[in-house]
Amino acid sequence: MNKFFLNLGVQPLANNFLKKFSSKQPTYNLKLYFNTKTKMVSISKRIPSSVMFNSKYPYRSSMSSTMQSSFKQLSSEIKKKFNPKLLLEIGSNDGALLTHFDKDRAIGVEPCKNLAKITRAKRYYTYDDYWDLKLSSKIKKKFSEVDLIYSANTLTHISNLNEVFKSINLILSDEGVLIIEDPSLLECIKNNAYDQFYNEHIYVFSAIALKNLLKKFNLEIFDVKNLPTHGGSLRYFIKKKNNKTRNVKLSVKKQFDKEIKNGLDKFKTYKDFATKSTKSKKLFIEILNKIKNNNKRIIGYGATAKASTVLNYCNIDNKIIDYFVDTTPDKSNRFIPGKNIKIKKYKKTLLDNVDYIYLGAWNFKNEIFKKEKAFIDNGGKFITHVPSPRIINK
Ligand code: JHZ
Repeated sequence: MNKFFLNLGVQPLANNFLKKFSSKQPTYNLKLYFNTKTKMVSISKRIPSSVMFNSKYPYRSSMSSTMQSSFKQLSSEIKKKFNPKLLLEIGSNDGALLTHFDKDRAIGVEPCKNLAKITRAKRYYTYDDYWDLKLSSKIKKKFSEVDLIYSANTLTHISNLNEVFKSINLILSDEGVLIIEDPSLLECIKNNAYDQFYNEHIYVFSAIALKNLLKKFNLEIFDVKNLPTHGGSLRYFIKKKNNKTRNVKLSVKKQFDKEIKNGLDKFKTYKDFATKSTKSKKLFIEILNKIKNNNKRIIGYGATAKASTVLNYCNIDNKIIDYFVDTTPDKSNRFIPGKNIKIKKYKKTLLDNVDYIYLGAWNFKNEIFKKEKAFIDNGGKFITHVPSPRIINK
């Protein structure tokens, strides 16, 4: 049974960066639910994939050096541990991972045509289509089986998880490995990162909920790794249950135990998270107002989908935040979804005469602090809302 625990209010689509601000853009009510039987946490409203992921999708995986090195490290690990004959990536974005593999041993699936085009230009075979049974059988016809499937920050974006895993089972060889990587629900709860919820994040997985889901498809997690990326992610290594060539590692039990100890299987945990999120909103608004009342200047850094949740939930506009800076080409000279705050193409001088920076990309804090050492050395400060709203400079 799905039980409601948090209402994050009326929200725009988190990656809908308009050229001209309009208060009449599409919105939905962002409400969070916990399923007491499956232990899955999800949002209620499902926006069609074609509305969210199309030829105008702005997010690029390769925009941060943190993610680039994470993909590089992972590719060496995959080659060393699994040495796949053929790797398939579901949600290959701009090819940030694929490019570490030989062109005849890696294929991509990326429904956002603008991104698939970038990967194709690098000469990687890329299907610009949604991951479903039709596409899986089409790929199977051409390439037969694949022995490694990788998917980061994608499967949680697809409403019909039954079809997702059926389609994976269809094409994954009996001894093949599926690796998926998504924000960890435990880290999200610990960090009070309510901004991990928005229209694209239909689900935020815990290992417990994923295990329950995989059981239906005769799949099981045989290893799991905690990663620092995206504010704390989990990388799950999954195999077919009948595949006895791999043992289930202790890391899996350890993760389940940790999640149970932190109450991820209990509704009360989510009610507490909701209470903390409401408090976080109040404090965040207070901090920003206090700064503004002292006539200081605030800008934003990293126009993330997460920031869109925060700014709309807390109702922050350009009276508080002058503008955002971001390196993504398709976000510059556009507006924060739902808010009349302009995004400018990042350049260092945009940080001149700024007193405070709201860290929209808090998950890249280390990378950004390194890059903006001069701003900090000159007395500049950052504002974050994780794990609780505060002003920081280290
Ligand atoms: P970042 C997106 O979420 C959407 P977002 C999606 N739903 C998802 O799951 C995750 O990605 C994976 C900018 N930046 O990665 C680049 C700078 O400007 O936290 C990005 O716009 N300068 C698919 O949007 C943003 O910040 C920098 O130095 O929450 C980061 O977005 C750095 C490091 C980043 O994902």
